[in-house]
Amino acid sequence: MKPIIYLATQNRHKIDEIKDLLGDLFDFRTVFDLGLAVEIPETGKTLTENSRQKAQYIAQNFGGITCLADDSGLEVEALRGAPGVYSARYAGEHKSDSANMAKLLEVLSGSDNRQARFVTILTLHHQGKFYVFEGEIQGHIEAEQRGSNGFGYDPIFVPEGLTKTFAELSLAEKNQIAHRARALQKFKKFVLDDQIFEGH
Ligand code: ITT
Repeated sequence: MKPIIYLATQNRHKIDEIKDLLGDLFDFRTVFDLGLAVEIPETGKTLTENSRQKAQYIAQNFGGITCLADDSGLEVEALRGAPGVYSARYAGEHKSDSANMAKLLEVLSGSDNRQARFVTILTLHHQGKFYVFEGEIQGHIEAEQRGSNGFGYDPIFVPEGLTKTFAELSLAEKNQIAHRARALQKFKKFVLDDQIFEGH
């Protein structure tokens, strides 16, 4: 039987990526299955704090269940790491991907330095303990949007060594190289090596 892990995220794109990569090994369930009706709080100042906060919130509110949280952000070198932890709300509380991208392209217009990286911090809660896994990918911000796959800033992010944006890659292609996938591979290795789930 596959171990049951609840995903402490309300972002369906993240859920799709996680299930695509590790769905064969784990029985991933969601906060939608739990009937969660409010937004999971995110009030930290770092990705690590927010990731932990999300895992802790779901564990505390749902009987200490095993859960995995993801906090991610886009860090732009010329903006000294912004939008970073504020990536989802860069252009305002309404969390609009297109408004966020438009704002970033505007802010960066005329900038020669378009270097950026995506970072993911995963936090696993299991039996009262917390485990953290990080993944990142370097790349640059394009001058305009290309592609329609993925979510967030994918249409303007070109990973190092490629010419396509993340939004021009299939989900499986993105999952071979991206920040979230890298963090998930570390999570997988840890769980398999340390056998923290019985029978695994
Ligand atoms: P949850 O908190 O419910 O998990 P969220 O979308 O609010 O969902 P974050 O707080 O981690 O998630 O926000 C990260 C934002 O960074 C996200 O909304 C996107 O705008 C962007 N982002 C994160 N991962 C990304 C990816 O793989 N591709 C493109 N943009 C991404």
